[in-house]
Amino acid sequence: MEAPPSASASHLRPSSGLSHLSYAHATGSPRKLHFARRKHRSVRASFSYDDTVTLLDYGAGNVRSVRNAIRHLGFNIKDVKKPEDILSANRLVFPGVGAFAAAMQVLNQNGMAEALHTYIQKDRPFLGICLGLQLLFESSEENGPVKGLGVIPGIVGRFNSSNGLIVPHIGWNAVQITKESGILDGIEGHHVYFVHSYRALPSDANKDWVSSVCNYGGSFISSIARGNIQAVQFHPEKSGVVGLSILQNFLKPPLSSRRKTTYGKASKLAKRVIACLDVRTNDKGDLVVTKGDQYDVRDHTDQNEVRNLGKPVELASQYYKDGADEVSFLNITGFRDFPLGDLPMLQVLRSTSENVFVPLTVGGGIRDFTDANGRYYSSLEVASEYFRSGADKVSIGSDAVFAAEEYLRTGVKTGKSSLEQISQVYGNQAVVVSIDPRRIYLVSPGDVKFKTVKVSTPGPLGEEYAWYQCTVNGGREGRPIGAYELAKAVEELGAGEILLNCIDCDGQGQGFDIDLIELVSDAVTVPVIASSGAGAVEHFSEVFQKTSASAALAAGIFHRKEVPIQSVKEHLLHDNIEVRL
Ligand code: 1PR
Repeated sequence: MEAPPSASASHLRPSSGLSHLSYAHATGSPRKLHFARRKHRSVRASFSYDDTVTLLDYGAGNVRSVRNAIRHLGFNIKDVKKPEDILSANRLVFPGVGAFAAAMQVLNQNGMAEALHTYIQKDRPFLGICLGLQLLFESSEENGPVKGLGVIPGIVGRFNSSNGLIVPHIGWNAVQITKESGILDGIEGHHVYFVHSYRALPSDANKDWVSSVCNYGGSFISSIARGNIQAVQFHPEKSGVVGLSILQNFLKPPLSSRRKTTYGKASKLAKRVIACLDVRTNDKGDLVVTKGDQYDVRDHTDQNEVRNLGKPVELASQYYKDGADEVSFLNITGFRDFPLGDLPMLQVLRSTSENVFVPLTVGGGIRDFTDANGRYYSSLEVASEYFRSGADKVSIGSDAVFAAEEYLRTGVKTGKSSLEQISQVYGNQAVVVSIDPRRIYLVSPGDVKFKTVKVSTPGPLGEEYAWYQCTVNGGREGRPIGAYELAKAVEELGAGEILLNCIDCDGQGQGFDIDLIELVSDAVTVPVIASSGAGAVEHFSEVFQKTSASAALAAGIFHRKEVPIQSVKEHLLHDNIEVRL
């Protein structure tokens, strides 16, 4: 395994390379920037830098996170409404979202493509993000070939998953800086957040443009820079303190640079540590973070109250500051209440996304729904509201089980399930399927038609085998489908990631169910998030050493402050497992 960028504990603190942006500020503390004195060295041509940033949001998806990050850094946003707004911009941020073809179609139709060309040719300050980088190339293979803006030589192609590479490339990876670009000053060795299935490759023809590359199944372009034109494949708005410093470097370039960029070594994709907040309304009507034992969230006292472990927004902010790579909210009563009627939950999401700059996932209740007045809401509308409120990914539980059962029964993809519709519109990287399986022991593997495992620890009657039965409605109802079959089916239907819980292990603190995680993570090529049962730092190392899980999620140990997130990361680092620090 390749050594992480640095194995020293001092790297648990923010690097001095980020000192021009105070750590306190970037982690969400008071909105005051502290700039360190730097020796003067102009890095780019001078333009007037007022506090207004022009944002090109062509309406194909959610750019709320980019807006939040820009505002958090103290800037105002002017939206592009017509091509002239591009031409008159002082600096332009272009956070491409959605699919390549759809984006090019909109840009061509409304004259924005031409205006972008002119703006870029004049070398005006430009920052493209994710698809905003890809669109600069000649063409893309995404639903294509489709012609791009043609500014940079090269074709955008899909990561090759035929050799087992997990696609999408989701998570934190470090970039290798190949030339000075100004905005990447000081980030070498730090991880930034990627989420994409397509990428551009470095070549002789585009080498003048490439400012950094990243390693995932080979080298791909992670950023470009030429004059005042910058673009990044990763998401600075979701890359924590490091990402905010990159945005800040673009929005207000430092007048001087304290040290020369060093050219960092590429690393491998970091294993993610995710903090999960199970949220529901308690008996007093307050929205609280709760935590169950094997999905039972009530205290077994006379009052039989829902366990209250804190306030969702406060806890999420705390976990962000503590170094969580992602935060997940699961609205655990969403299956019976209509989530769009749950306005406090949407407000939680909005408030959290203003100060938490790592990916946010929200799940619970994503399905078609007809309210008491007969008004019909599609699952796509529910998901869209979650995205608009600040979610980067949505997680589907019960409804994905029904969709998978139907698909396995008929062999037909109808395109009508919530999973298919949401991934079609927002991309599969934005859709997580949350699986809630229960272990059922068997004497013989032939006892059921589902995929079984030989268990590491025999069952209560000495059974040596088990299958994992999927459940719906928060574990209340078992369904005739196994976790293995479900995972494979939902991958085909468009899931970009699998959140793999285990009812038996939930809240037990005895470690993850390695048998289950191995079974599922070997069955699919999308990332698997191992969940349920973490009780000690060693459990995180175990799950990454014994399975190909991409991330590990925990709840109880973080809520009860038994194990800090930083201790988990330090332990993983000590065991030579790549992590973001
Ligand atoms: O079915 O689409 O409405 O989604 C409901 C979502 O709510 C699903 O993702 C489901 O997992 C979740 N959910 C429903 N009921 C409960 C419950 O606990 N009663 N929570 C529930 C599931 C499991 C994990 C938990 C880990 C880690 N919680 O997310 O956070 O097990 O816990 P630990 O580290 O303390 O062991 P739909």
